[in-house]
Amino acid sequence: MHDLKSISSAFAIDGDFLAAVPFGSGHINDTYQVVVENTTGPAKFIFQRINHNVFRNVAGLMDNFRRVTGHLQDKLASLPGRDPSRETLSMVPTLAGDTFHVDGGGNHWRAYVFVDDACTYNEVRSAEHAFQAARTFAEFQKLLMDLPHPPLVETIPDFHHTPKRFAKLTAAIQADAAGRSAQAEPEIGFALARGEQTNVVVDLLASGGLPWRVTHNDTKINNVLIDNADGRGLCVIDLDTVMPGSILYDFGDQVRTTTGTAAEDEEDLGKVTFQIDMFEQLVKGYLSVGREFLTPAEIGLLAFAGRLITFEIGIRFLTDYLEGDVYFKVHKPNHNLYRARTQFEMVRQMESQAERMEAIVAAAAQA
Ligand code: ADP
Ligand code: GN1
Ligand code: MG
Repeated sequence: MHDLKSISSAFAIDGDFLAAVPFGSGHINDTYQVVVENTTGPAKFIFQRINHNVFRNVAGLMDNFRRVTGHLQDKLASLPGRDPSRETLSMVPTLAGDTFHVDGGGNHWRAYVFVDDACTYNEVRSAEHAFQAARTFAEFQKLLMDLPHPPLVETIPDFHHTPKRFAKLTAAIQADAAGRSAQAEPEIGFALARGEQTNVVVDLLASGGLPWRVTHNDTKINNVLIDNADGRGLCVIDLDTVMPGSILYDFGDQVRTTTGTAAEDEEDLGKVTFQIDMFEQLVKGYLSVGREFLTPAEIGLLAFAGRLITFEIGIRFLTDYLEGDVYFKVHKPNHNLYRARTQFEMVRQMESQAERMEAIVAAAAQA
């Protein structure tokens, strides 16, 4: 574990360091909760080591973070009944006034205030949870629609460019760098049979058929804090990938992480069931705010986006498996293969329920 006491001393935080514990279950960064004791009692913070192999432009990323949270704070402060101190992240600057600190080992660190009396959950707990998560992401997008120019920095270029993700998979299959392709034959076959659908969203973005917006791009169910007091969606977190994108990326990743009965890396596919009622809640929660600003083309592709993004993350896991686990953190042998399989099982089930999904979206859009 890193020396969080020494790292926290670089930030503008009053009080004596008490403790640090690892937090969360992310695949890329390292997250810690840090507690200090100051004159009013204990105060909690989140510290994160930003994976700078994945995020090559940490200064650009943190500038995005500053602009996005600053904008959200200003907007929330202007709205009656809203609480900017809990409904968006509050960054803690370094003593030098910077947005991040580089330690002696070359690690990049940032800090923000811990939002108390709220939790994230790795799996959906109820229909209301699904509705609230989706409503909160839609609200996040709505509040960012008037983020002043220039556009945000692309923190990972082509992050949701599904055809490029697909091309990377075919290259990984050919190279077979880790000698694993024989073990992944069914998954490779499943993926290769679905190449033609990968360009729908990028083509429409390029032709103007879909608008570019400020999107989150990593809308896992555990990236929205739920208020302990009333179960309402409170605060969107994990802002590393906030950048220009399509809302279909955001809605699609909510479908991927909220509608299944099993964890992302479940080994027993018998436990993986796509729940159409959770999909319906997501659609309703998302459109409760989104119908104010979404275009008909965006609404018309919501059901497709669930399949597309679940497939896209599936091929990313499969690519990483074939390349020898170089990107996502893994905690057991074949971890990325299990993850890919689960995603593909979800895609398979969504394909077989495509018509019902379309009907749910159409009905909610009319309501
Ligand atoms: P990652 O998923 O990359 O590890 P996150 O930014 O999502 O990083 O943070 C990990 C976990 O830490 C979250 O799921 C959430 O439980 C908790 N967390 C993050 N930021 C806050 C915050 N400001 N207040 C309370 N909890 C937080
Ligand atoms: C990663 O960092 P984390 O765990 O929130 C990944 C997402 C994937 C997700 C799959 C920067 O998210 O794109 O959807 O894993 N983030 C990055 O669980 O690649
Ligand atoms: Mg997260």
